[in-house]
Amino acid sequence: MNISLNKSQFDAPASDHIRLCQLGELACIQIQHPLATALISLQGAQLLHYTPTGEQPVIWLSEKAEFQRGKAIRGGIPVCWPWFGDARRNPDEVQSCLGEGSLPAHGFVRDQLWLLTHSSSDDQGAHLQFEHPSLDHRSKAGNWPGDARLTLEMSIGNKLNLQLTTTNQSQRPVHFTQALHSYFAVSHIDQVSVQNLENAEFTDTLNHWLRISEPQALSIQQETDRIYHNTPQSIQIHDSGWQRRINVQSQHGKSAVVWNPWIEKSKRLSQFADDAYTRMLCIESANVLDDSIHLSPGESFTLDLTVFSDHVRKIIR
Ligand code: TA6
Repeated sequence: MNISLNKSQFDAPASDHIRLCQLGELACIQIQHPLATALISLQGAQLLHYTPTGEQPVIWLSEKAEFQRGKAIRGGIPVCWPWFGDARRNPDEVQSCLGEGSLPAHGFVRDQLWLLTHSSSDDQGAHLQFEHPSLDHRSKAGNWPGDARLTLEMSIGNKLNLQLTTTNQSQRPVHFTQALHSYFAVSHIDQVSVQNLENAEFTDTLNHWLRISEPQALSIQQETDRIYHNTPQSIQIHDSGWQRRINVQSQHGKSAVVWNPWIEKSKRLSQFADDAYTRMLCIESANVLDDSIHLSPGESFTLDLTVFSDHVRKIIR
């Protein structure tokens, strides 16, 4: 299925494994590679689907997702930038960079059109680069007075790798928070535990933002919305239903957000079926709160994410 995009949106030629397509109002890139299939929306440079060949889907997209211009899409890997969550709950130095415009949850780039500036494929997978074209213009609109270059590189094969790079192109320091807000697909939330966050300190946003830690592996038995600090480079989702482990690795994301809306919040969420909480779990690789990023003029920072799944015969929960 092809779509004609105007030249400015798609500067890179399609290849055998990379095609343009349309989903609702949105132009998307479809990846059909021997190692994996994927779907990415040019709006938000948002990966929507990712399934390694022969595996269950690794990334979850809401069955009720809507594909409308300017509207955030529920699921996949939304890019949260230049602030995470509620702008007014960010560190003071991040808030000092905010403009006068509206301050939507998770920043303003996930519902804006990005440019695909590179696409290629080889026997390892498909490789894409996206750039947010209007940061300078957008900042003039008052949302964010910084002048930065924002790119997202994706490699899609038997592993998924994302590299979100911010370059401060202004003459002043810039402070921001960010997250790759990954929604992972699970067999059933009751079959899942999160490993490697034992004893890690976290801020519980549902318990007065208290900072606590727990000695045991995390299983989800209620609404969960935690910001972990100083996280290890590798976190695992153990899924005994699908007898697999999803490895979520980030070298420079020193925060990790674990979120499941559970029963009551699911009923209030947009683009979200009442029972969808049983099929998904967010583990978001991030730089938030104490881990906010400060860039001097000309400096760059890359938030990286590598995801892959492996079979686990017997999972001890
Ligand atoms: O990921 C944690 C979180 O901040 C939750 O509090 C919840 O709001 C979630 O993000 C989804 O946010 P969204 O704006 O995409 O509905």
